[in-house]
Amino acid sequence: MHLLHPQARYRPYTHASGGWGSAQSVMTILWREQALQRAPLALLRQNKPNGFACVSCAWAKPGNPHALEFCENGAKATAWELTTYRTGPDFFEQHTLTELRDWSDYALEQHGRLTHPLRYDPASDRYLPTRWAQAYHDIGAQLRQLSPNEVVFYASGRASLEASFMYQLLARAYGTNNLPDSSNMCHESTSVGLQESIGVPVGTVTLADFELTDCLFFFGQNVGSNSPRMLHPLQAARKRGVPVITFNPIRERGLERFVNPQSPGEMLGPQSTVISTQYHQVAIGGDTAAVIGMAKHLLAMDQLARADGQPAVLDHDFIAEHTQGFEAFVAEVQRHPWAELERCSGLSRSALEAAATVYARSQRVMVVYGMGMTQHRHGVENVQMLVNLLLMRGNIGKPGAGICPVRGHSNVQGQRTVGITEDPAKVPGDKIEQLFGFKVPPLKGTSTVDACAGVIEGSIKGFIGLGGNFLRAVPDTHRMEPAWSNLELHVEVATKLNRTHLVPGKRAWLLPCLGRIEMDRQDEVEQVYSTEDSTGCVHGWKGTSEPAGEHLRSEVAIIAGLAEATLGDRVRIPWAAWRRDYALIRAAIGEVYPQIFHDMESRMWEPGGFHRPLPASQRQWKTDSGKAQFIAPRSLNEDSDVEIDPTRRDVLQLMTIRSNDQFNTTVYGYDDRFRGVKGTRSVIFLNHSDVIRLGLAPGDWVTLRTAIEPEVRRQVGPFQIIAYDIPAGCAAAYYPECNALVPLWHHAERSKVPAAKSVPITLHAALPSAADRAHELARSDQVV
Ligand SMILES: Nc1nc2c(c(=O)[nH]1)N[C@H]1C(S)=C(S)[C@@H](COP(=O)(O)OP(=O)(O)OC[C@H]3O[C@@H](n4cnc5c(=O)[nH]c(N)nc54)[C@H](O)[C@@H]3O)O[C@H]1N2
Ligand SMILES: Nc1nc2c(c(=O)[nH]1)N[C@H]1C(S)=C(S)[C@@H](COP(=O)(O)OP(=O)(O)OC[C@H]3O[C@@H](n4cnc5c(=O)[nH]c(N)nc54)[C@H](O)[C@@H]3O)O[C@H]1N2
Ligand SMILES: [Mo]
Repeated sequence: MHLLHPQARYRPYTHASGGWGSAQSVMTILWREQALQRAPLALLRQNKPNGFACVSCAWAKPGNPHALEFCENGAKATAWELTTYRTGPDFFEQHTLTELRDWSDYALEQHGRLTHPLRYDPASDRYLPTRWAQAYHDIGAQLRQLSPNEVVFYASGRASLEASFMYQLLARAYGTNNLPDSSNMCHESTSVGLQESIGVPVGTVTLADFELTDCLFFFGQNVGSNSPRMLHPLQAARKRGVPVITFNPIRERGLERFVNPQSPGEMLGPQSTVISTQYHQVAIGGDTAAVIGMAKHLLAMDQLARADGQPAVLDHDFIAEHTQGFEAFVAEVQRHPWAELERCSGLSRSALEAAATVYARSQRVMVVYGMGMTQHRHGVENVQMLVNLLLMRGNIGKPGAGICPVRGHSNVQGQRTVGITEDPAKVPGDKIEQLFGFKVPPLKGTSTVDACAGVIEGSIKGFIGLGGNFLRAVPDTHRMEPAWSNLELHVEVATKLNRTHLVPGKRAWLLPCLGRIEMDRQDEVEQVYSTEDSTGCVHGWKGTSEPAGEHLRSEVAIIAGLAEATLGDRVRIPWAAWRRDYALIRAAIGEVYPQIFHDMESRMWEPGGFHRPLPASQRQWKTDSGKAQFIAPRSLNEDSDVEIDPTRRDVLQLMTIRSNDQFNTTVYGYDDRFRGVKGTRSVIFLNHSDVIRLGLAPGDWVTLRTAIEPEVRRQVGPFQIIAYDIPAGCAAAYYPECNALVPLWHHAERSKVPAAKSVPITLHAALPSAADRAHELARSDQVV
């Protein structure tokens, strides 16, 4: 029976990250996408002046790029977009949406680029080709019939600054601030936490700081898969002897060892670079306790040093001059005994003291972090706890030091900067009124989880998606999908077919757009575009490949078309002129945000981009108190309100994570090379003692059930058990397959980021059903 079912092939990966494995993985996808002709040329221009911005992650683009300034996953993203496969009207003639809902995420996108504007036809349950002008006209008419606050304008984080600026103007001129974006599921905990602590919503470090730092901390970020180009400055820092201290429940390969696949010497030699000098396998949700433990040791060392007449360990001058809240923070730290900190963090006192000792010896410390921090109930407090640690020794606002959130989508930070936010207080309403003749609506709009709740309740009736795969990325997918079909209006602007497109509202359109790698010509004139990276640098780019089809439109053109059809001349925005010349959009961005974007047209071509002003990095604190704030956490438990009866030993904490073969809901393949898994994503990683204790064995099949709110059945699987090096009580499985397990209300309290890194679950023995087996088999056939 099992012959039919692809078994999880698991063999621990013993090589470094990067290296030959990486080169081979890139070649496989170039070949599979038949992109060998187009992609290699394109790759030479990736992240280069006069080239295009990688469509993968948001990591900084250096001013003096390497000959090949891309990574394994950036190359995969390029190949995926430049594929020669196409999903045209003939495809939709052959398949109803009901039928396509059985296809995997992989199969849908792998089928190739969308080529024609499409309208959903409920009678035949198919997408039918339509003309652009007709689509704009029909969508505009629908929008005018809905009330503005019933419509959500979602953005996924890839669209350029130009398209994003226009998109938020369209939503606001139409009459709503319902502008959630993927940040709402990602780094919104950063935007809320850092703003309150240090007065900026973004990180304070740039690439130059990597060259000056003398100590790096990594919390909950998987650099090897999700921002691999960062491995280059990291490797350089390690070669200088800079210690790297990592907190992560699992031993991620990229944080252990690295071979630069672009260095012939390293590829042929035996040496890889050790990345982490200390690796602490913290329990899921145990970071606050871990950092408090370090703070406790720093305070103890400081007292001892001062009693001995030695130099202080803390930077007392900085604390006195620049911060507020230190005493309350110290009181909170001292309130927790070591035994409690050890229990909550899953780490020993001596391990935490070792980390604190290296911190104390270093003069310029950076803290890098990702989703392991932000996607918890106390995600905001987690971020603020990292700031507290830095403030203790004045590690913000000096060269080589600072806080470094690693953003996700390549322009997600920039989208926020140019106004894609549900909070009208964050946009310059007076400027907008003066320039464009309309008032920014005063009512706060919906975040992602609010939008989901609105769809379930019926208060949201229209959804426009500028990229993304909303229904697959949000929590509680099994509750969301049935509600989604009640939408009156559903419009998606996309490059490839995905699950969200297959659950159409009553009236639905699927509009195909150019990708960023492609040349964007408006009335024969080539256009350039801009993005902001994870370190607050703004760059100019231009597409270099021929478009995937003659009917594709740019995102800017599509937004202009929708705006004209919806708003007529209700506002003074020259949509048509902007569409013809993107420089005019940049000029308008400069007028609305002069401090950041003045003279953008020339500055965006500076090597390395231009850096937006960040007062915190100059030790100017734009907080309520005018100081940097120590903010004491309210609880050690990062997910306290879902605490389960401690006598229930069957409940595990699940983190939903990314494989090395995906970009969010885009699945490039079924291998997770660094974690040693081949051929499947239907696996759950468990501690061996938990497996035995629960009466199971490695290789067994289990379904996963959410252990909170039992009256709602949330279940996925079956998945196969892999006994793995992960702390007892913790479990890991892949996003988006597990999203149905995350209750919609289970989100960070103050930022509303779904708490996808800590879902209490129970396991239930299962065998894959015949249908599951057939499904997996069909799917494995689709994998070349
Ligand atoms: N190739 C590729 N690149 C990507 C993406 C992709 O899917 N593929 N996605 C992009 C996007 S949108 C984003 S936001 C980023 C995401 O990049 P990351 O921030 O790296 O996100 P994840 O892969 O979800 O996992 C985060 C890490 O947190 C750890 N972790 C989980 N829970 C905890 C915890 O409680 N404490 C600690 N200390 N660690 C924990 C996990 O083991 C994992 O290593 O990457 C971007 N870049
Ligand atoms: N359980 C769980 N859930 C999570 C997460 C998690 O770690 N765990 N992570 C969260 C995070 S960090 C994020 S950022 C979200 C991601 O959520 P989204 O941003 O909504 O999802 P993506 O998978 O990035 O979207 C992929 C789709 O974007 C479209 N696309 C690709 N390129 C372009 C383009 O250039 N233009 C346009 N218009 N469309 C394009 C394609 O059609 C593709 O199918 O998911 C979140 N959900
Ligand atoms: Mo993200």
